[in-house]
Amino acid sequence: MNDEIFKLINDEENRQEETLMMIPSENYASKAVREAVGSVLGNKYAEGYPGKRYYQGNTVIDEIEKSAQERGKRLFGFEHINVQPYSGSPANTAVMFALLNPGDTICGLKLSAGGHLTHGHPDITFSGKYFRSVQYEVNEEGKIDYEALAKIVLAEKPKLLIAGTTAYPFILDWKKFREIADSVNAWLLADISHIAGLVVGGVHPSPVEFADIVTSTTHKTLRGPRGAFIGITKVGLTKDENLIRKIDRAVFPGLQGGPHENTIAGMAVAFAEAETDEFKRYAEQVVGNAKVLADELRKNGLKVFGTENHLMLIDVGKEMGREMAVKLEDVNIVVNANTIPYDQGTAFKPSGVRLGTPGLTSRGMGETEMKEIASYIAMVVKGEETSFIKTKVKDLCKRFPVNK
Ligand code: DSN
Repeated sequence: MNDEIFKLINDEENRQEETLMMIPSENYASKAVREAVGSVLGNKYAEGYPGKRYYQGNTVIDEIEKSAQERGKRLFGFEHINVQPYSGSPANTAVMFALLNPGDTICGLKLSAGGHLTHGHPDITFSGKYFRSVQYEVNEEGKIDYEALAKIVLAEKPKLLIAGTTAYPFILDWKKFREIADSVNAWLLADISHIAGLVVGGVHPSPVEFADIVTSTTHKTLRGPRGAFIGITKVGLTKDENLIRKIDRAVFPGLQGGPHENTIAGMAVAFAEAETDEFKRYAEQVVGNAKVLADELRKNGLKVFGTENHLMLIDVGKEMGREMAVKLEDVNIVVNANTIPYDQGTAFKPSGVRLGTPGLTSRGMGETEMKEIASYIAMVVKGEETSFIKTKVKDLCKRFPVNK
């Protein structure tokens, strides 16, 4: 009966093995992380927090969750961490539930400029519907216009300023965000989902000195399980000594029931992996590879936004993003269609593709491979002869097997 599902899992494993995973929010978790996630811990209910559970039988689970908390706090330098959010959107929602009332003003980066749905995307999202959302933009170069943001914040007086991105290829200036938040006494939330691995690897500045609260998923550059955490900083605790209680109560019982302790164990494993020198070298290589890739794409005549981090956007022509993403998938290069700054298309028909290097770097690829891959991408985008590329990509993938 289940043969069909396991056959499909096997098919997906082969697809991942034979394609270049260049969606910058994806990565390959280690075998140890996957073993923890697939373990018997998934059988257990543990509503509550270590030492205060609503179910019996949680002595081992308590040790696991405490270990994940200790490792996470040490890795990022938090005063407190909640490791129970099911993923990034619930983590951001919990922060809003903890700190705001319906109708309060929030301010985040527009989705079309590289923000996230949960950062106040109007009308159709919880964050855009239950709060008064004012949003900031990027300039023509694709960089956040901090002066314009400061003006918006002064005029609109948000209670929460969100500094976080999903398609932004530049370094974030946490100090500026802090100054702008302070101009109206707003909370500053740093959503580092995309860059968490770069932050702990030392190749992107950490927001911990500046933000009150830090949210992040754990499966992107951090290479952990699909989950998320909320970190509370010294700055946040100084602002409100009850912040830990507010956040913890917003996660449970405010929004969630039983925590996924199997995922939390996977997080603990990933936090330990991310503390190693090997991970630091990985993060450096992710950024180094992205720079080479972007430079080579430009040398091949493409218009590229970025990069100072792990990702970049390519302008592939008005409304051509989706078509180009499909064409690239046809030659086993997997990216996603995305808006570019000042896109002339729409969210459904964007003019760009978003791509990055976390997955390729996890496979051990380096600058030589980035040059080869850039030449293939450019050929596809420019509509040149591409029939030979799929075989070349498969050969490349064979030389760099996915870490099992
Ligand atoms: N959907 C994620 C991404 O691809 O960036 C963000 O949640």
